[in-house]
Amino acid sequence: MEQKTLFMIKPDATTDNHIGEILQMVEKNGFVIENMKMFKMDHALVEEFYAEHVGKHFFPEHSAFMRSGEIVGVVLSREDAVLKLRELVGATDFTQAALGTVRSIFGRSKGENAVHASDSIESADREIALIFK
Ligand code: 3AN
Repeated sequence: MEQKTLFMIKPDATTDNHIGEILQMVEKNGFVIENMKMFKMDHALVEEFYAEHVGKHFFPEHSAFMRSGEIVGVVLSREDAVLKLRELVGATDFTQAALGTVRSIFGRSKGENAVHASDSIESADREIALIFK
C-alpha cells in the first residue's frame, strides 16, 4: 500500500553536512520526497513531538540535542513507506543498527542517531501534521 511517513535529519547530521548524502540514500531506496523544510525545534515542539518520552531519564539531554541545530523535515512516500523507512534507518542505538543502514553510517550514539522515522501509520499522520502544520 502506498503510504506517507515523516523523516527528519537531526542536528548532528545537519551540522556535519550529511544532508545530501542522507537524502540520496532515501531517494535511491525508492522514496519520493513529497515535501521538505529546514527548521529548528523549540522546547514546546520537542515535548509535543516526543510526548511519549517526556519524563524519561534521557529526555532533558534529548531535548537539548534536538534544539541544538537545524533539522530537515521530509514527507516521504512509497509502497510500505513506514516499515521500509524504519528498515533503511536501522536500530535506535547505532551500534545495533544493521550494516548499511543510515544510523550505522551516520549515528554517533543512542541519542545522536542522525535521523528520525515514524514508527507507525498513526505516528506518521500525527508527526506530519505537527511538523507541516
Ligand atoms: P526511534 O527514533 O528509533 O523510534 P525512540 O522512539 O525509542 O527511537 O526514541 C526517540 C528518540 O529518543 C531516539 N531517536 C533517540 O534520539 C532518543 N533516545 C531514545 N532512547 C534513548 C536513550 N536511552 N538515551 C538517549 N536518547 C535516547
